[in-house]
Amino acid sequence: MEKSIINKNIIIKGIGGFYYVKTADGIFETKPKGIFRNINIKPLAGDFVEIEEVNGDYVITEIHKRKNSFLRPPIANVDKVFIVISTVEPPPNYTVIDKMTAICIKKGIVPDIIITKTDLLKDDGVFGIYEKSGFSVTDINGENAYKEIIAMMKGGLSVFAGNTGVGKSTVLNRLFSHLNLETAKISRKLGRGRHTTRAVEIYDFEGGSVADTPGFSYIDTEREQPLYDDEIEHLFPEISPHIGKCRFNDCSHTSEIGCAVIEKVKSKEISESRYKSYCDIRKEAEGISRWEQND
Ligand SMILES: Nc1nc2c(ncn2[C@@H]2O[C@H](COP(=O)(O)OP(=O)(O)OP(=O)(O)O)[C@@H](O)[C@H]2O)c(=O)[nH]1
Ligand SMILES: [Mg+2]
Ligand SMILES: [Zn+2]
Repeated sequence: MEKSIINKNIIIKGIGGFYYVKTADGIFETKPKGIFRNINIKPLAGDFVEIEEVNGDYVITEIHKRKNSFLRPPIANVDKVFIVISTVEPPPNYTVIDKMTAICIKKGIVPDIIITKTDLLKDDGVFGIYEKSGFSVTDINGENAYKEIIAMMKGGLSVFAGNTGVGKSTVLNRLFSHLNLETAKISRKLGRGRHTTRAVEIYDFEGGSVADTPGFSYIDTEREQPLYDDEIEHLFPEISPHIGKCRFNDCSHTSEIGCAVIEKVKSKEISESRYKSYCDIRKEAEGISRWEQND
């Protein structure tokens, strides 16, 4: 992380219309200036901002240009993403996970995978799918897992993302015991009909910062975070090396004869589950055109 950034004011949490801004003089509760609402810009955790005092209240007057930003989870200026997947309670939702990996790669971040609850169910399938696809995968119950994760987190803002109940806050509590984040059994969560972690919050540690985020079980790649049909092949690290090797130049890798990608799926070099996600995302993308979006 560049030194200049450490001294900037940063939004560490936004909840109920208030934004908590960490500055050299402490943390301030702020509201955004009305202008941001008019131009449809919502401050995000991770935003570097300018604040001013107006009649005893603090307002955000400027949001600095973002390096990147995410809608799910809502956060800006991210350096690293950990996608947390549990083997059970809840079982992996491959469509959502693979949309998330694609969105991260589109934004220039290859996410790392953390697998939890392997003590409840040791599912080598999940591990194999992501390792084979070119991601770094850590089993949280493996030897040295926490040490390895800490080493990966150094030097920037890391984000823990994933479905509700997978154990994001639990892993962070194990890494940094002073955080004391709220965690809850999934049965309780379902009963209450909401997630345990209710807002993105950024915490500093020696050598970096980390965001705990509320879980999500759905990503809309059609409207909210569009992925266009001609870019999806580039967002799957196991598919992109085969681009240009198919019989047809404009091969969509979904049904064509002589498709190099389909060959690799048949020979099991590309995971069937990832390929299914590729086809599903591609199908969703058929409904959108770049003209409709200003992404
Ligand atoms: N057995 C087992 N339980 C785990 C593991 N990781 C998390 N849990 C449990 O799973 C439940 C959910 O964990 P949380 O940390 O609250 O999950 P979360 O991802 O932060 O959920 P949200 O905040 O709702 O998004 C808790 O009861 C944890 O104790 C694990 O590796 N093994
Ligand atoms: Mg949580
Ligand atoms: Zn093809």
